[in-house]
Amino acid sequence: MTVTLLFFLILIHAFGPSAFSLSIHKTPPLPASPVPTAAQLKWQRREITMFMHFGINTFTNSEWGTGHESPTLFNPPHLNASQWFSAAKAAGVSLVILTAKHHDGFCLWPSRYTDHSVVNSPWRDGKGDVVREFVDAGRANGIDVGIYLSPWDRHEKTYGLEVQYNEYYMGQLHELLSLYGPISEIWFDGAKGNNTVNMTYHFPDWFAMAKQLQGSINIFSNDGPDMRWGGNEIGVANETSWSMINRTSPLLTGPSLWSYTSTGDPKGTDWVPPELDVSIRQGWFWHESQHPKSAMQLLDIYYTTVGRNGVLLLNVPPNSTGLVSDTDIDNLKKFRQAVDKIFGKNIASGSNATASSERGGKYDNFTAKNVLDGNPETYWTPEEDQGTGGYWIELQGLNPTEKFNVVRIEEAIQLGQRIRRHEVFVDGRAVVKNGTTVGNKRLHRLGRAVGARTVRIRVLDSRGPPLLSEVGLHFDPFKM
Ligand code: FUL
Ligand code: CA
Repeated sequence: MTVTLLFFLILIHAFGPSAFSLSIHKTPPLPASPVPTAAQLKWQRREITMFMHFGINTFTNSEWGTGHESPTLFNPPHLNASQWFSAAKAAGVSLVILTAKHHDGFCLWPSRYTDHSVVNSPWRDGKGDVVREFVDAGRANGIDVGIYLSPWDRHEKTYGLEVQYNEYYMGQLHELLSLYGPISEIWFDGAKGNNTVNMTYHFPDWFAMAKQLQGSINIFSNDGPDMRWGGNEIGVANETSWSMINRTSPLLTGPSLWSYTSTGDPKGTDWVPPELDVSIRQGWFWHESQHPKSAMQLLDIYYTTVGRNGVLLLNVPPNSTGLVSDTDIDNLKKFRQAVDKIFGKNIASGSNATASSERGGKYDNFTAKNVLDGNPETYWTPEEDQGTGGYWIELQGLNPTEKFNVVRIEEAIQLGQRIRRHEVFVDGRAVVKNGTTVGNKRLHRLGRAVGARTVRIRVLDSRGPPLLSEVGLHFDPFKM
């Protein structure tokens, strides 16, 4: 044997044949369009965001102000926006949206285009600016901010005059999106009362202005462009929940609208994922007589929003002293602790992941074990031409004494949302039958805790080969 040959044999022994064959890797698959923008992807991965309804209504025990309230009513003695962000931190939230103007038209900032604002309130002697204090405190706490600017305005005299009111509205939009630094989300509400005043909103112009002034902003309205309404305000996304809709679909008008937007559309041409807005209290604004939902109620909402490919927009209204109530903060903390306890431990993490096939083979970049590395960028995907038998991934060598009652599945949505139907098997027994979409995150609660040696996820139908970025098995001790 020559010395050179011996040298090669030693090398092959040390690194395996893959060390040589893998100098060229299998490429990632093509996307299943449409795909999210960078800003949408960041937003979907936030999971929980926070709403803060605050304004004249906070002082009048009202939900929809008439617009005839005196600005002198606005006088929160202890307003401290930093404290608001401690509520956000308690819930593990990275984005908070403030109602800069609600339907009553009162502006929380000194808008140049009206006198119906903080300028005519006693708060900070009329020199205050809630929006400024809010964005500054958010930035100081490392939390992103968003703005709600109600289109419906019950105070403004020009409301109902198409040109004048759109000018007014866009003047205010320009102030909010140009004077306060980076704004991550703008919320265009759909309410218009009983429509006694006919008013045409120039949505395309508003969207264009928002993108021009804030390049990476996400725009919410009932049907997009960046995120859509999830269809209810109780925190329950549809079980079948696509990130896509077709923004030119005829189903977006008329009575079928809410069913179309709550399900989404596997053939949708636009990436517009669902946002689920729900209040921690009965109302959106603070009322002395109302109480916050318990941590366990919030946990249920987490499962039915985040666990169904939605983003939760949880409203936590500051009270009339200008602070978020301690009761609300306590419940948010307990809620966050529960989520962290359940999902902080993945029973599958030490197991062996295997699959029907692995794109590029088991030494390449798309292997089954990518679903256990905690990284949303890495994923398992099968060979495209793997033949019959269907796609599946299986976790083997699990410890049967470690019980779980939640199965977590995540798609690599950066390359599109694909899975139409899936099932979950525990030691060969189906525990999830007729599962539909997965998306950014799908959480299945099993009803009872089980132990197993193997867990298999079968993908029965998908838009092209499935891409799974993460799988988890978790124990929820709270809901047995
Ligand atoms: C609705 C509004 O009418 C409510 O007052 C609240 O702001 C909610 C988030 O949106 O359309
Ligand atoms: Ca991964």
